[in-house]
Amino acid sequence: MSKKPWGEDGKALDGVKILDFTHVQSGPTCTQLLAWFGADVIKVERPGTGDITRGQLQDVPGADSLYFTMLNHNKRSITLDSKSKQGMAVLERLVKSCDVLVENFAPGALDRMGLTWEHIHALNPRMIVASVKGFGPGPYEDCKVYENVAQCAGGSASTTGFHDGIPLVTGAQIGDSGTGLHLALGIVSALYQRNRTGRGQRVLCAMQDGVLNLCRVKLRDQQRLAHGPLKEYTQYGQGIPFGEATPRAGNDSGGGQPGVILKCKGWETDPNAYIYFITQAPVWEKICDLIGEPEWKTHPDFAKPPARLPRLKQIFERIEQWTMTLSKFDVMNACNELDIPVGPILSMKELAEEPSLRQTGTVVEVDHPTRGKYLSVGNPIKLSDSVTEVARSPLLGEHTDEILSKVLKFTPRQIAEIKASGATGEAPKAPENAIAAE
Ligand code: CAO
Repeated sequence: MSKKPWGEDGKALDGVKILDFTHVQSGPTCTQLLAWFGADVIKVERPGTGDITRGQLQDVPGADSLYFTMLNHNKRSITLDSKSKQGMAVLERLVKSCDVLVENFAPGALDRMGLTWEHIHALNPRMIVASVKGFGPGPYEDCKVYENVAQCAGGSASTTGFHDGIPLVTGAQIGDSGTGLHLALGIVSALYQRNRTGRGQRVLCAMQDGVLNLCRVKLRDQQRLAHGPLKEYTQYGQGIPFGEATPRAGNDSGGGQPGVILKCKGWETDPNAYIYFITQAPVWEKICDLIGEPEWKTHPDFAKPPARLPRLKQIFERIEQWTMTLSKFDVMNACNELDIPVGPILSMKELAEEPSLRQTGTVVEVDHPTRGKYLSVGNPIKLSDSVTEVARSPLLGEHTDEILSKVLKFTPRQIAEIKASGATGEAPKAPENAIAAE
């Protein structure tokens, strides 16, 4: 066992080398997490443009966008044209020297490049090939997919929104970032299995599957419907009949403890002056005292949870009369003192300014050579012996030379030839020559 102090014996994934062939959000979320755990993540980007997000939603002209910088910390960038002969030769060298290839191209793109699983496995039998795709095998496997497509296909949209309104997508990027998280778990599991088997394997996370996994409780409700109405849904108390599928539940709590979003003082002008209020059964009596309805503690219509279910609308309207007299933070303080679970609706501004999140590294300030200082979300997963240090994202091709020479051990002459071929994009396209043998 290490004798070094906690947090000073390297990082969890030290020594793991990742060929990061990801772009946009889902794949980069995954490789950023692996980098934060200490993996050496080498991001391969198309010369000239790189990851398309570098130039999307740009707020500072000429600088990498926040979309890119906030998803690509702690990585190195090499530019390579995978469709050139020399570019592919360099890629194959990367395949041989890395542990994991992560990609989220459209279905078939990696095969079209020539990097089939069979070829990769022959080059490096220990390599793990991890992919995000929109759908798993089946009728939609060839489809390109973005975040909101996945939210719709995975059951989130049909269950989000109000029962009398249209389906809604959610702000949480459960399709992209959610699937990236799933993929990261698949990769570390495959690395662990490789310790025993000595061989790599394929890891596939379909965004539809990832979203459905996060909507597990809604498939639970689908099956409960066969045995009667979903009594914790507000529509039950309102006498609105249930249809064949799990309905949209508005802001109803997904659990067995009824909850809704209530107005707080200032709601007329502040769009976030609201609080999520849960009438958790064990604290019901304290809620009654707090809102000034002590007789509800013993009244047959309110004392027990089943009696309350058809009256939730009335109950929450009464609680709201009380929450509207206080700010969301005052409601939270008053409730927390009594162990009543509530959630103030925090704006992005409030989260960005929250000192405790800065202290834990969940919100970090990062400096960047072309855009200056910006805020990012740091590693939300805290390991006590593997401390995350958030480093800025790489500029396009910033580490091309370093990777060619130090990681891939090409000689100066070979590097000159690779560059002269235009494979790294730093020279005009010239007739391609084979890379000279070392
Ligand atoms: N050098 C040369 N060519 C490169 C390259 C490089 N370094 N990197 C990528 N390319 C090529 C690919 O080979 C592919 O070419 P072909 O289509 O000719 O084979 C091409 O770039 C485009 O790849 P793509 O189809 O993946 O990109 P797209 O912008 O058209 O589609 C997306 C984007 C996200 C819809 C698609 O990649 C996809 O469905 N991915 C899987 C699901 C996913 O991750 N979605 C979430 C994205 S985050 O919102």
